[in-house]
Amino acid sequence: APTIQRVDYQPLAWSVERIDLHFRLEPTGTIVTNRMVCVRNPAAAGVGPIRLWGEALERISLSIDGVEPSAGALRENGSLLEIDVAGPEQSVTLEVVTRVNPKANTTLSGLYLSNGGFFTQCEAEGFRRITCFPDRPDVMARFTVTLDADREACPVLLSNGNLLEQGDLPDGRHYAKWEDPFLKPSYLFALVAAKLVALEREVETASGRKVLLQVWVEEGNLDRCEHAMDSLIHSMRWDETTFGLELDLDRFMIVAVADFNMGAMENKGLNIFNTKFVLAKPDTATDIDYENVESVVAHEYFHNWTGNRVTCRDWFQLTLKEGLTVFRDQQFSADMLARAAGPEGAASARAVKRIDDVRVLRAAQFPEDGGPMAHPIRPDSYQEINNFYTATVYEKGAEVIRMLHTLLGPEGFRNGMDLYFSYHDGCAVTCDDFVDAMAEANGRDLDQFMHWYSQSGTPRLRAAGAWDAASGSYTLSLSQHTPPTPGEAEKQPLVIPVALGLIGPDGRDCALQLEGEAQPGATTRVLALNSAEQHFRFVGLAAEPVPSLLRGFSAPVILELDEDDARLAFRMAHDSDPFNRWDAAQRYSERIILASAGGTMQAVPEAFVAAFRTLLEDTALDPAFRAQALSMPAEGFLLERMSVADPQALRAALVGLTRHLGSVLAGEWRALFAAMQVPGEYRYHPADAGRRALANLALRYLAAAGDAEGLALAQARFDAATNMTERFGALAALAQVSGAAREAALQAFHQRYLKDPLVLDKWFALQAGAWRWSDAAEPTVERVHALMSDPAFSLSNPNKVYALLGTFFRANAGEFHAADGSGHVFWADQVIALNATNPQVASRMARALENWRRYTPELQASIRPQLERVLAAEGLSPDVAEVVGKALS
Ligand code: B3K
Ligand code: ZN
Repeated sequence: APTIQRVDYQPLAWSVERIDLHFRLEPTGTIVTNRMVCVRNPAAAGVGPIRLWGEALERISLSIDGVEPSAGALRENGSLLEIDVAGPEQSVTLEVVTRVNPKANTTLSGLYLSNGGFFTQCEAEGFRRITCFPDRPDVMARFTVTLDADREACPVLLSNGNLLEQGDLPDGRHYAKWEDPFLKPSYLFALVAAKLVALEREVETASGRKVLLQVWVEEGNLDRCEHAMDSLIHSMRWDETTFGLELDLDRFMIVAVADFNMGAMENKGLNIFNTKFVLAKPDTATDIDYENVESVVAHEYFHNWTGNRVTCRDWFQLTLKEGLTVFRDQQFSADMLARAAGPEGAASARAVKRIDDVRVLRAAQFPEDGGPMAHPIRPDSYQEINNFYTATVYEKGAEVIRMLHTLLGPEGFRNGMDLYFSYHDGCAVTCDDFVDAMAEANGRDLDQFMHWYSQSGTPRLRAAGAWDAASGSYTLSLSQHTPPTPGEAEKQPLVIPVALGLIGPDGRDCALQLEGEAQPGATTRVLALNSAEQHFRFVGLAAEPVPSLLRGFSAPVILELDEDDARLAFRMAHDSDPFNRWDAAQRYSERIILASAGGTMQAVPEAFVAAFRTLLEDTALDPAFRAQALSMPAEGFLLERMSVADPQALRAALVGLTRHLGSVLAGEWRALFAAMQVPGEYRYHPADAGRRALANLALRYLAAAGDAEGLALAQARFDAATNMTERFGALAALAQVSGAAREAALQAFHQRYLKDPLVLDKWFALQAGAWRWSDAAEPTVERVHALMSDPAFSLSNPNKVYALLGTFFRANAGEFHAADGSGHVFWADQVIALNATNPQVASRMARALENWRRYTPELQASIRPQLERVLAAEGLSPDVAEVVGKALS
């Protein structure tokens, strides 16, 4: 596939002012009649042909102002259609009629069927699979849409905006006509025609406008919508109070669909969601599911301003909407957690959320940034845009926005947002436009900051301290360096906000006073490192302090600081910044795991166990925080930290350490489990969720150690559980021990939820993610293979693929990379199979091996032929070709 370059951006000669769509919906032959008013684009001086894109369409007719263009005036090249307009007219009406086959559309991009209903997904380039259109985000048009469908099969007909009219038609059909009052790019178009019911609420916006909120689901799921609705209302309130942004439509709809490539989609006024991020009730959803529903609902809702009202000029600017919206949803979730925790627990609650987000960043984004797909948050080129909905664009993009927030402060950031909307509302803009607004509103020069948008790779922040007892001063030397990434040998110094504190020997933070300052100030402050190396001299100190750097993870970097075990244990016990307290525990564990994986450590040091025990028993710490602090670092992150990635050795080390902590602290874990019981009926509340998380963690440590009492507790809990968090937590523990109890529990769970696809996804994922805790356990690849024949499994349902194959390929390195290479052969088989039906899903699975060059020579030798086999596969999609091609290049 050709490579698209960011620098090649050109406005189109013709854009579209209005589009009137008519759909006669039929499963195998839907007729789409598209009438659009095309106008010359002043930004391009109007010179050039009308350019439209169309894909997988059968064109029935095309006319301009009622006349079919002559053969010479129409050129087709792949999916691009160019039409010359000979005359001087400024505006023409183009009508194009196409036929599409939703039933045959297994890509889930464009118009497709799910359980008999019609659904669409247009971002990034799905609209061209529905009709011919200048399918780029910088073409913003006013849409009217008429749906005509069988009344029985599709009683509900939805599209963006407001319902203008609806009524019956002959032959058992009916219609609905919708109009979206706002200009929008084609990627935000949506329609739904299906048999659904809605949970409805009428609420008032801050300015007193009445709006109708709906959550549409299949009838049997109506009892699982309450939480999504509450989340939507909370999101509305939060955006009103935090950013002064109100819902701009009279109605806002969320629709749940079981077949969906990603999490959800922010179509204007008609968000379409993967059922996974809508449906929740205590018997089927875990606390984490509840949390995810809340944050995805918020994310999509927030896009209404950051993405829809102001959109992206081109797809290279994707992080303009995604990084910003992820940052907004992270802040929202943190605020919600803090509110639930009350003033006492707010800081810890926020830290728990921050830890969650940083875990994802380290486990998914850092490896991406160190591999062949590394790209800046604003990429310079792509072959297939769908491959760039990445952890870098989303999560690192959010970190970049967070750094702006840190550097400018909440007020400065809000002023920048206000200015951004005042300049660009209703427009398709660039990342520069956003940062310019931030700079202007704050009277700041952010030119150097823009390197965060143009450079890839995870920067290393090196820190060293020097204590001078005579003057009572401590000099902190900070330096930065970003390793080269594909296509970027040289890196410029970045602006890195370093939030830091200095901890005195008594464990208390020192008041910070830099040399030259009149008096000591706060105990945490932010230094902005903006050159390769800088020195900061703190004065007025009574004794040598212990630095606590990058508090709250103030920048997406890898901190390199020499700290001995004693110092890590000290910070584990005393760092006033809860994030860094957690991080100290992670660093200490990492050190032990990597030493043991590298064969340089035989036994777990007593001091580590003691520090770990202290956290375990510290009842002053909130349970959710303790659950984080007592969890091992993510395997994906640890692999990245090995000079030669050896998944088997790493797994053995993780198993060894977990088992050791389970057995030497068995009594403590049991006591903790008992102390963490949540009485009464289930409610989703962060405080309860924290207790359940810690109880579940205790069971898993006990099961890892094969502790008979612990296993009995897990069995009892499994049998008596009244909610999914407890039931599944117990099952996860039981599943760690091979044998009859494991199989019986898995069987019982399967039986109980036979008719519940989302719960079965958990069941698949649990088995695909299984570690081998004993040599007697079967290789996971065999179980995964067998589960593909389970009647509930389907390669055409992305959730099933992600649960079973995705978990195995992307979250179970120790088993996936079995020495006999069986996992790699299986991977290639599945990527090739998926490629034929759903390239986006195939590409996601393909990415599991992109970092293969970091593995041991033996593993590389096993992986390479499989990568080559995929690359040579017939009919390889651009999606998979880009991933595998870059991996091999
Ligand atoms: N904007 C969509 C993602 C679309 C992915 C297209 N391959 C969901 C989101 O980020 O909110
Ligand atoms: Zn998004």
